[in-house]
Amino acid sequence: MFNKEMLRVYFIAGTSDVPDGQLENVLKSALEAGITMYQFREKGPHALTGDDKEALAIRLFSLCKAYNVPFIVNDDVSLAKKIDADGIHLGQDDEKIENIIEDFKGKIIGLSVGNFEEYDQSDLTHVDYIGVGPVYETSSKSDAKKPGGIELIRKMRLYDEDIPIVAIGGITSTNCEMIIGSGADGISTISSIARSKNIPQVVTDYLQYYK
Ligand code: TZP
Ligand code: MG
Repeated sequence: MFNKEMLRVYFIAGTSDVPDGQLENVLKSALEAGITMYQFREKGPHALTGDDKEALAIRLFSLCKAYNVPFIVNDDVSLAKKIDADGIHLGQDDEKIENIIEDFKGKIIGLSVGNFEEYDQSDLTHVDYIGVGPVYETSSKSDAKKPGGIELIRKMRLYDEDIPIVAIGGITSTNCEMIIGSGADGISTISSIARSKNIPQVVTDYLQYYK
């Protein structure tokens, strides 16, 4: 099910990350342009909850299906199960993977790893990829830790030569090349796509680094 090429241009967004009411339009345009994976991360001031959140997730999931792009749910294990999402992404403070693995056999499992201490304390047996960051300053996550810079990616790649790594935090189509060059298999981004006035161009710029 999972292959690391899916990490190349991994778009993350929820209602709060896009201009008012634009999430479906933004996602459609990003899919059209060639994003390789999408994560529904519904947090922040405008986040929907309950039935509204579920209904939105179902609409976004069907958009992704039309483009054959995996739909990953951030954090919300019961939603991911309920709609039979393609996978789940968990943070260090979320549900432990050992508790969910039974329900996510054959699904994609991602885990956030911010530093080597977190890497060491994580059981990566069932983890398909790790999200490493923040690499640079970000305004998309209110409780983001201090950025680790390009060195975080370079050292993480040396620390584990095999695990698929997707970099996160402050990534743009300008710094992407350096990040890939440091050993990441892909980049994940919120604002560079969610707030872009030219989504096709940004996604095309990202994709060119993998040619
Ligand atoms: N985790 C670490 S940084 C971050 C998350 C969810 C936010 C990334 O957003 P942006 O806009 O791509 O910097
Ligand atoms: Mg989380």
